[in-house]
Amino acid sequence: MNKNLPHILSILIVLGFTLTLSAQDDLPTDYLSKEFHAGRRDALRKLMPDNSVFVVMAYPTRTFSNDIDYFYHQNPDMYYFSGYKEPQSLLLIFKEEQKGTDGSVYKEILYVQKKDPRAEQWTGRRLGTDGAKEKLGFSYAYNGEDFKNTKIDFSKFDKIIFDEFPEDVPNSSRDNADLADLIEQFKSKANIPADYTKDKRYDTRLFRDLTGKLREIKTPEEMDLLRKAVEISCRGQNEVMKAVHPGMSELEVQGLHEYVHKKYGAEEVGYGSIVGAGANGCVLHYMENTKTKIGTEMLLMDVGAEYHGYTADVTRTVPANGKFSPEQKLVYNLVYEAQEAAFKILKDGAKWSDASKAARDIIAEGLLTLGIIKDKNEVGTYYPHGLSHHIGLDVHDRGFSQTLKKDMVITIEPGIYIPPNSNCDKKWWGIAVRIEDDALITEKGYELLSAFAPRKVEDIEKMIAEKSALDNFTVPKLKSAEKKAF
Ligand SMILES: [Mn+2]
Repeated sequence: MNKNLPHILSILIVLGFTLTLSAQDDLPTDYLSKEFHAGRRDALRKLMPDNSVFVVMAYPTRTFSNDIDYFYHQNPDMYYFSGYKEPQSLLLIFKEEQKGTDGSVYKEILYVQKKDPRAEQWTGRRLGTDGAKEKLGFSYAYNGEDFKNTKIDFSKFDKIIFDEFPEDVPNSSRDNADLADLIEQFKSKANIPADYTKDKRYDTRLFRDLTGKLREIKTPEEMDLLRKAVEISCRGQNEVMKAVHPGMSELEVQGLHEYVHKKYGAEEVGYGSIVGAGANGCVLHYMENTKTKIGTEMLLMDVGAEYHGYTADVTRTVPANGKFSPEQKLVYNLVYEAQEAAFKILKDGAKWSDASKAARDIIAEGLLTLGIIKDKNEVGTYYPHGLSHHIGLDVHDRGFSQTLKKDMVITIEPGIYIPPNSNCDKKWWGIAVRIEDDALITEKGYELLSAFAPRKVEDIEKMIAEKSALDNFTVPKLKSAEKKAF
């Protein structure tokens, strides 16, 4: 990074140069369409109560280091209802058509980041108001700074529906229309009291309810992307299985997964990749991935590709040396049976908790039989998490229905984790197994979207025995790592 560049840039601008970033070529062609996002706004409007307004705020930016931000991830609700991926933005959706003082008629308004060639040279292209109209299909799009002067009269609405305000929103003194300003202006225009949760007119619960109702049921357009995210994640698991050996590090395995994701065009991971060898697998959200040699223990890999916003959530647990030990196999098959039992419950109309119970019962019974627990009530010691959650734009996606419905996509992820020094025979110590698959609920049952990656012991061993293009991939030893004598 060159800190002198802004100065050079200002000189260029003063000299009359104009910097314009041309449109990009060779972009993916399968993004969600503007018709999809407009359709979601219409679906929301149908659920909104009469005379209400629905307000969506972008996520704040976050500092990674000094003047460098973390890669920006849009608030999934903003993306779902608009397709807009940039920060410092605000979306208003009205139940009924509104009439502006200038005679305009509108039912939604998007406030976006202003076009700014100088900022775009540093932090990337901006869509601007023209882009929001042309690419996202908004009839009314304004720069964030215009929100301050809007004539919208919030006092006339019976309900103002918005999500809880994000915390620690950065407020830049150089930007008078960043998210912090938009939120402040919204609070003041809508007269939102400090204790708004006590006033039913200001409804954050309804925001969650309505977005949950919509987002828990996937549309065909969303399924195209989600299917792709899940298949890509499985392909990543498979390539890792072919390449893995006990001398590899956790970081190297993580890199392989993520390389395969990116090779297929998945921009991100939907959550920090979890790659834990042996007892590290017992840490449920282990993300350090710092063990330098996997060794002959089991390797738990919970890694999900995010493709155009939609994230998979797939876990495979494999022996790095290619063969399950007898103890590893017993624990693994118990988790496998629990998963199978849960799958059998899945279908439109089934009770979600029945699937959880079926899996938990199998694990409790099995741990008792293996002598790892003395009483079924101790099952939570080794299976401390739930079975299942929605996936979609969030890895733990929105949705509150206790009944499974057609076109929901959920994970089924039982696990058994036996940390060292557990109160059982030490031959079990350090074994951690989770198998996690992604299932689309159908009318009569389910479709296993993650069937591309093997789950059975013998199929995994077969996959690990396969050759990998990476078997011959080496990099030179680092000069800087040579030991120096002082
Ligand atoms: Mn999960």
